[in-house]
Amino acid sequence: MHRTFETTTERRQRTLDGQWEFVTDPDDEGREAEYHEAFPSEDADRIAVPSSWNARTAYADYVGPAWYRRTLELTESESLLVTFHGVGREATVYLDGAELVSHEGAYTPFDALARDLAPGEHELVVRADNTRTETTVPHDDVDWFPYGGIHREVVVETVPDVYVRDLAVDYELDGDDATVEAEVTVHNAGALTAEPELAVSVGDETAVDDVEVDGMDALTTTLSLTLTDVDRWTLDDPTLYDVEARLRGEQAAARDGEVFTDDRRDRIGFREVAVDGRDILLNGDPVTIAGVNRHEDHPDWGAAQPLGIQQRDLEIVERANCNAVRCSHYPNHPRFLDLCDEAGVLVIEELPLWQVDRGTMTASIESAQRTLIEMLERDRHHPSVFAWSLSNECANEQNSVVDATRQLRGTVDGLDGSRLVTAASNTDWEGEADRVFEFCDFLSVNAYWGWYRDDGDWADHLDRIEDEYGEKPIVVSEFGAGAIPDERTHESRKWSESYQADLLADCVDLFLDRDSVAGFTVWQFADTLANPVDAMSRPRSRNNKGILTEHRRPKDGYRALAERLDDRS
Ligand code: ADA
Repeated sequence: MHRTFETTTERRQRTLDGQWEFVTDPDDEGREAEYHEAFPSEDADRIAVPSSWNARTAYADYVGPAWYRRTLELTESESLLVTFHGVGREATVYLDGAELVSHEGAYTPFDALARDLAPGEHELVVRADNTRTETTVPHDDVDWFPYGGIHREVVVETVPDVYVRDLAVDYELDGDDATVEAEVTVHNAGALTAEPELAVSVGDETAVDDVEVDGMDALTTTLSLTLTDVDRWTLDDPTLYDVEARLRGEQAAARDGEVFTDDRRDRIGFREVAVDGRDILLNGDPVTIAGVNRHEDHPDWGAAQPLGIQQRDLEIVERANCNAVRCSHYPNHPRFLDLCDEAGVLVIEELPLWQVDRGTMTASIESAQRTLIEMLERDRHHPSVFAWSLSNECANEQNSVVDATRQLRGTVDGLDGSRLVTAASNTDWEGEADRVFEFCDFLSVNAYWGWYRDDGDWADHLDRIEDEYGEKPIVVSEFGAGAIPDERTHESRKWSESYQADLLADCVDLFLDRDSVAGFTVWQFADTLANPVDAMSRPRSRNNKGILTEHRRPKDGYRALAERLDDRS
């Protein structure tokens, strides 16, 4: 399943995991040939869903459109809510030959309701396309591989005509007491007005209301609850509370007037994050962020990682004495965030606006806004996510980038006031300041002193930022060095594990000794497949700055980081 817990008890819920028929479409003929009505099954391969097609040797380098097909058998008439949790990168879904929904963006979910499907066999066809261009989000020149395919779960839920469409829980803490506001959207897909009872539970408390929803309409209502003596979500004791919105009502007479029920469940954790001077506070106390940057990438799985890999990765993070992950550079699988909630690991989640400059920022802002909203709505309940990162290394000196960031910050403020906002900058502060930091609660700073540049160092870099922007906490969001696995040298030369280990240990000491630095995230967790356009500057076609190999074998840098953090704790 796509989460670590059940998101409904009332709906019949299935994943469409398994083998789908699959054809690539390098000449982009499928639409004209109407594959959605006449799928070329006779030429089709079989592929796993979820998976990245590039993780299969036969499709390792394939970039372009590809088509998927499978059938679904219903024994009785049902209305189905079909959710795709992630398709790389663009998708159009057809049900029984007609377009059901389309979506852009590889890392956020989309859904559609297919109402009153007749008993019998139904056909789902999906056109997925992993082509990236100058203006897509992410664009074609980013430093990670353009994995294609239905790489996250497809979940099908049987829903009644009147069902819980959305649940957004917010809270205010006053000492150990919490005032909770639950905003619930009820959709009535039927023709007649419905008057169900709506109950919202948080932990052991429940609030109930009668709602009236016109036919073919939706209603959003807010229920309030008060909880006393709540256990806060902390890194040592990450307490989670179940939340549930439940509907109960009578079907319209045309549907026999029988009682229907529906529910939607999630989890929250009570915690407060804030900044105070140069500190990041969790529940009022300063917290030092010690983490890694992690891509969703694995040689055997591509971007589609099974639960076991996600669990193991998090275990490896924690065994390095780290308490944080920067989900570089895009919304991660929601189940990975569940695991972080459960483990008490902090998360910075990022919008995939990576090294965007003037022209392209203007063209990309609409998709960026859409993805940002989808990310905020999907992940608003994860206590582990303490910060949204709006971008990475964009041209922050340019007006269009500054304007776009102002808009993105406005969007966050409109939807979520419970987290910090940041953006990662690679401004070198030699001459100009970073104009995007104005919109940030803390400063995420990327630099590669001792790797790409040897004409300066971290101490001077941080001095310059403190001079210009001393009042906000700094998180060093990227630093590191490439290390070819098993390359060990007496002289600690670049590309060796020894060099990487020394650099990381020195940097960690320097950061931990500095009052202005609230934490760091090492670049990067494991070696990742590079964008093919960068192959010549990336030995083994990989970004080798991982402290683990791509198969998660620890390099010397991993041990150096773990030991240094242990010594300093
Ligand atoms: C940048 C970028 C990362 C990665 C890194 C590197 O800072 O944000 O995605 O590309 O450089 O390895 O060079």
